Amino acid sequence: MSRVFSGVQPTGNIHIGNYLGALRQFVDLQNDSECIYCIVDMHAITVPQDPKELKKHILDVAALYMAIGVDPKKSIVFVQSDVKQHAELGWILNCNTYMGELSRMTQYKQKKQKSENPSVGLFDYPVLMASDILLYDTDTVPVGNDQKQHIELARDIAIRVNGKYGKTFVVPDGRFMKSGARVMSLDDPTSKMSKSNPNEKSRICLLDEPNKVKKAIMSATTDSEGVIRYSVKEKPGISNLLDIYSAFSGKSVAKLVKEYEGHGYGDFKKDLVEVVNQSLDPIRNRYQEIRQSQELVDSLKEGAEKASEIAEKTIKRVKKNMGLGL
Ligand code: ATP
Ligand code: LTN
Repeated sequence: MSRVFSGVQPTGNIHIGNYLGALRQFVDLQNDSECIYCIVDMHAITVPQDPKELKKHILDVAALYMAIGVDPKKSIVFVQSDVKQHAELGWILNCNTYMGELSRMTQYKQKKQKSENPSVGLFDYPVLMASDILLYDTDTVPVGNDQKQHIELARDIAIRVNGKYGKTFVVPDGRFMKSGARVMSLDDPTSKMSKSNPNEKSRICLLDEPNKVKKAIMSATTDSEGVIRYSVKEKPGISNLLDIYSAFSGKSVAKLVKEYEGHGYGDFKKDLVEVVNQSLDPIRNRYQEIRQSQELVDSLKEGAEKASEIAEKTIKRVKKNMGLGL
């Protein structure tokens, strides 16, 4: 059976970009793969975090995983820092990664600009991500498009280590959605929807109240042409909304364009509000109950034990191949 691994940072509200680009795939993959899903708290601390908030967000994201349909009986779900082998392999991979490679990472370049005094961890972020993936002999990594470069680096590191020390790692592949792989901001459709945008109306979070969803969609930036057609270059706003509509409804963009021929943006947006709220309803309903349950904490502990077992086997193999330890 093929092995799937992915992670989400416990930083604030998960939005529909995270959902359509990554999380949604987690659920489908559970039935025919061995899936491991992680809450990557050590990635979160590459930028400053408030300890109380971080602790809360770890459980928030875990509960969201389960509310969208990740089943801890089928998949391993755990918190990254509970499995110490991630940091251990991280160091070993650091010694097999070049400064030049990390300097070229676009996410680092962008995040560095936002930070007054960027940490070494921010620079090293992609190596820790490669450790997450390679630690579990992962075949497939379901993520949003923005992670392509990081996946490519994980592959390069795996190939490099295998070349130097003999077959040590499985070389992973990214898995990207056809629709929803890159959801753009509602206020500025030329930049990706992001947790860190200060304008709340730029995103729709999975737990937003129906009315908030409505307000965000109705005020989304479009253009003055008033015709519903798809062109990311000429009409990024309406094209983004078409992508979101298509991802949630399963209808193709071409079909939607036909359906809305002769209609204005207002009609289209109103229907989109319905479609999004209908999809988010079951998630919102399940979330609260799961978030309060002891079962949530228990399944994370169990997940960490299972993950550690797999991780330890990999570490032993890596150390043996590299001549580390006694
Ligand atoms: P942000 O930039 O919003 O702060 P992030 O990329 O740091 O978020 P993570 O929680 O680490 O957020 O990402 C979880 C998953 O969501 C990743 O697989 C990422 O590729 C995906 N993702 C994030 N933003 C988008 C987006 N706008 N469209 C599609 N997928 C996205
Ligand atoms: N960098 C990822 C989060 C992440 C991840 C991983 C995703 C950390 N480790 C391992 C897949 C596999 C992001 O989405 N921002």
